[in-house]
Amino acid sequence: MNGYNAIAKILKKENVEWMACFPSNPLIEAVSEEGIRPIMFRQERGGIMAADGYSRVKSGKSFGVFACQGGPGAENAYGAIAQAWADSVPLLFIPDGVSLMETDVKPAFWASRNYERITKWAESINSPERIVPLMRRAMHSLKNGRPGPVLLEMHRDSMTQEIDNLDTYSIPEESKVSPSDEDIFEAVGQLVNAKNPIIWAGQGVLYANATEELKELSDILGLPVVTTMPGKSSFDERNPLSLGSANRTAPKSVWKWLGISDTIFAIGSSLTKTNYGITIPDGKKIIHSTNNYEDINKDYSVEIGLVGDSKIILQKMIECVKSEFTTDQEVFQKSKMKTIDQIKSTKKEWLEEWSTLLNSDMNPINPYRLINEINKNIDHENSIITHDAGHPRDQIMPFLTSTVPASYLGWGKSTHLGYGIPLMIGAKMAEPNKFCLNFMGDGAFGMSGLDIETSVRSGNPITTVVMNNGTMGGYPARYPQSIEKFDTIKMTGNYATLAEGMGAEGIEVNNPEELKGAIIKAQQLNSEGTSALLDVKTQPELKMSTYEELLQN
Ligand SMILES: Cc1ncc(C[n+]2csc(CCOP(=O)(O)OP(=O)(O)O)c2C)c(N)n1
Ligand SMILES: [Mg+2]
Repeated sequence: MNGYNAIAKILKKENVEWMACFPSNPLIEAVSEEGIRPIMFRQERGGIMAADGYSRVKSGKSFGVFACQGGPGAENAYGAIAQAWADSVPLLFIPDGVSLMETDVKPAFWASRNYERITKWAESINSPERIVPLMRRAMHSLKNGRPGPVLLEMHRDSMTQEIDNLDTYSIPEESKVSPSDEDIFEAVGQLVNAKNPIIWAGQGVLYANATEELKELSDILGLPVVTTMPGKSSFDERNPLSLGSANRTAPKSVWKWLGISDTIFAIGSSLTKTNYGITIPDGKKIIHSTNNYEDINKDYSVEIGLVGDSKIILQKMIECVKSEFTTDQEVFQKSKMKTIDQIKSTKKEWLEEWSTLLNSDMNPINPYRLINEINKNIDHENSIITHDAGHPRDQIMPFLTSTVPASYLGWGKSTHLGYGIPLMIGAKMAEPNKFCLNFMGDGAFGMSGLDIETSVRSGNPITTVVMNNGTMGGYPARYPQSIEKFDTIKMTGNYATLAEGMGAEGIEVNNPEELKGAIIKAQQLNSEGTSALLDVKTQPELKMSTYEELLQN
């Protein structure tokens, strides 16, 4: 058995069922021998984005794997690994590598060195006996602590030699960490005694499978919940205590409660300040729980840090509330109802303000009407929705109601245009019976559109909604001269026809009245095994759901 066979057998032991790839790596043949299905993407970045989507939907319980060639393959993968790193997604990246004699000879691309700053762990297989211990360390890293991409570079000279220590491989398990009872008691005490506390829930809640516990803690303390963009779907947005999700756009309720709250309990969040989120205003008490100690006191000074697994921490907090704190139920229920009423009326006022755009009959179609039709015409609990970078993200995030865990994949601490199509192919691999839809612009289509063919060929029918506004909507104001003289950011294309050429069904939508039928048809087509693309003629829309002024309350 050579090194490739050994790695394939370890992946099999780790229950890996499929591997994204492009185009050449001896591991592709070796995993096939083990019954692991390779899926070839149209380029490296697509394969990694799909591995990422799979890991997200599986909440890290299984993880995506991607293999490619060295040199240009490993080089072209950079953007997608950078995205997975920014969003803390666990996946295994396993590129081929140049000969060990040449790793340090310029201009050879030494992947494990070049990826050091954007992977959690990156090593080279530099001798055949080290394959087993390196795979053990790679798997340990994937399963423990703050998630992130892990890279193992396979130098051919080690990989082609005989391996005789495979039986020494044992599967690394997740070790869960939990804070002391004293710290839990102090955190709960501060929440109980705060005047206006809220919860800030991140994707750690999804990875820890802790959505039920989050709901219970919110319920027994009457705490409103805001989710982060990657944490969207960790708290059902139909819950009366849901404020919504915080991208840099958000429902008015998010802005209002971030303004009026005095204490914020962040759970399963790195609390990273980002362009694609809302910065917590000064003067709040912050209780911060995350599985990575390095994130505590990183961007904010915190009152109490609770390092550990979100599920265990929430369970301990629930037990602590019940056993250590007595409340006058009548007083508590009254104040909880008051909070719920306030949230309800803020949301009502917000939706009224937006109703003209959400129900607009404008032609070309207004993006908010399109979003509203998607929101009204999908089966939320059996769908997985994602956005793409730019205005599509900023416009859909506040208005798409997420329900069950992973019904929405919010991504973007970095924001790689085109992520949505392959992300949904990976999501479909993880949940074949769910309707998987990505919402993107015509600019984004250019980055990954050809992977619609991958969805068709691999039997993963997904729906792509393209807002075809003929431009990159956020940019015109920056280029008045350039546009006037050279029409610089104009883009044209019939994406429905392109989709047809790849074996999907393309549907052109030119009028708002056609939207409902097209969205229903796409679901039908996907359930019959056909990928769909809605090419929707939209107009650029600059109004965003931002209420910065409310943060100052
Ligand atoms: C790889 C990469 N390059 C550049 C960007 C910057 N960027 C963000 S949005 C955007 C344009 C989006 O245009 P389009 O997809 O047509 O959406 P629209 O705003 O027109 O609705 C660009 C270039 C990015 N996110 N990713
Ligand atoms: Mg556009």
